[in-house]
Amino acid sequence: MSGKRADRPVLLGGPSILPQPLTIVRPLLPPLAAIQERLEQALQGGQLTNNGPYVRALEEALAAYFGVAHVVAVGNATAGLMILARALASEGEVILPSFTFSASAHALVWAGLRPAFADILPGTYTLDPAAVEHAINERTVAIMGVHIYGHPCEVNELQQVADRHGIPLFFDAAHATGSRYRGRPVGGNGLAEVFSFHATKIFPVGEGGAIATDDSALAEQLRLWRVFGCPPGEENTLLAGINGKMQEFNALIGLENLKSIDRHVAHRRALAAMIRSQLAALPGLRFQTQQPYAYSNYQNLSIQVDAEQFGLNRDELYLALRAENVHARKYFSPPLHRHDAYANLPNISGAALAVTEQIAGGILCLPLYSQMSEREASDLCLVLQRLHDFSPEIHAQLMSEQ
Ligand code: T4K
Repeated sequence: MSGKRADRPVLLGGPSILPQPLTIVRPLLPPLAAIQERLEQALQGGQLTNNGPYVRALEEALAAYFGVAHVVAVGNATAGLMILARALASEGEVILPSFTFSASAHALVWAGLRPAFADILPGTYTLDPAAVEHAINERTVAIMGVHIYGHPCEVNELQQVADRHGIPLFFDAAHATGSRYRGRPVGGNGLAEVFSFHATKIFPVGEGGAIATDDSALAEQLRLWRVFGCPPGEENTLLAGINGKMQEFNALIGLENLKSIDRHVAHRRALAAMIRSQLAALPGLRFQTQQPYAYSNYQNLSIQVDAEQFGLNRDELYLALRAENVHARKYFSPPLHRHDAYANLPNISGAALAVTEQIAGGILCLPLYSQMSEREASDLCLVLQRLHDFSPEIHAQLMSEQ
């Protein structure tokens, strides 16, 4: 036994450093006073959904923010990805990373398309353009990049591949509201980009999302797909659309959030920089590479855990952090090609997704949210330092519990 009791990790009988849990994310929402008047108007007027004034205002405000011609608000990013994929093709394969949230691939399946997983880059964990090139075949109808944790993909390189093969490129930008690629807001890349405004995202409205595009014809199609395929004021439907609408309450929160998003991104980037520098000396923890072209919103702050150097493997560290009141998450492990839902997809081999396998095996996302204080960020670093210092004993303790 080493160290005084007060210095020992919780798993070894010590007290937690943290006065209250550090959750993976925490939505930062506007105070009631900021939206009360408009909320009352909605409640009194009775228009709660169906392309109401707040949804239309949010679409306009987001189009200006993203610097695009059109924004189509949706009930969530999954619905947005579904209708975008369906508008682009009704059969064939879409190339995407396996290292992403399940909804990225599920949306394709619901649109009648087949996910084809390609490997990621070892530094940024985004789609590897060379792997995409390799994966393209006669069935490929589109490429979908994912701006993972808010770090934009290698957009230009992916676009070159897409152009060479004459297929559309679009992005799952669920994580990337407020991120920038080469100085421009994410939103205008590829044919379209799909955002999530879920409660756990940096721009939380509850359930919500949006599709951004400069393509007027596509935007018009998406508006149809979003509302049962029914043009406004008509009873006849032109296509078998879904109900993908956003509600007025959510749009109202979004309108208010938009005023502070850039401030929140800046705060998260400052916290992430602080955490990265405080942990720089700890062996066995590697951070997502931040490319010079990227301005990440730090939707998530991830670490790669090298078991040998840190002294604990990812799963052990996850458990030890839980005991300390730190709610880290294994986003996105297992990768999608290891999910039961995709077990029957042919042509998926671990060897072809070697980087994905390796990254997913060591990944852990740490708590980071817009209202996190510097004190909380420092405490998080102290906890990680302590877990490393006591790693041999923690490892032995966890092995004995198995
Ligand atoms: N593409 C990508 C790459 C995505 O990551 C996602 C969603 C999508 C597409 C689809 O977007 P949406 O269709 O959802 O718009 C979350 C979210 O449900 C999901 O939106 C997100 N990605 C995924 C990565 O994570 P969970 O299961 O991790 O959330 P949960 O309930 O465990 O909550 C996490 C933490 O957040 C907890 O500490 C509590 C806190 N929380 C959560 C909720 C729901 C709150 O404080 N308030 C809340 O209302 O899924």
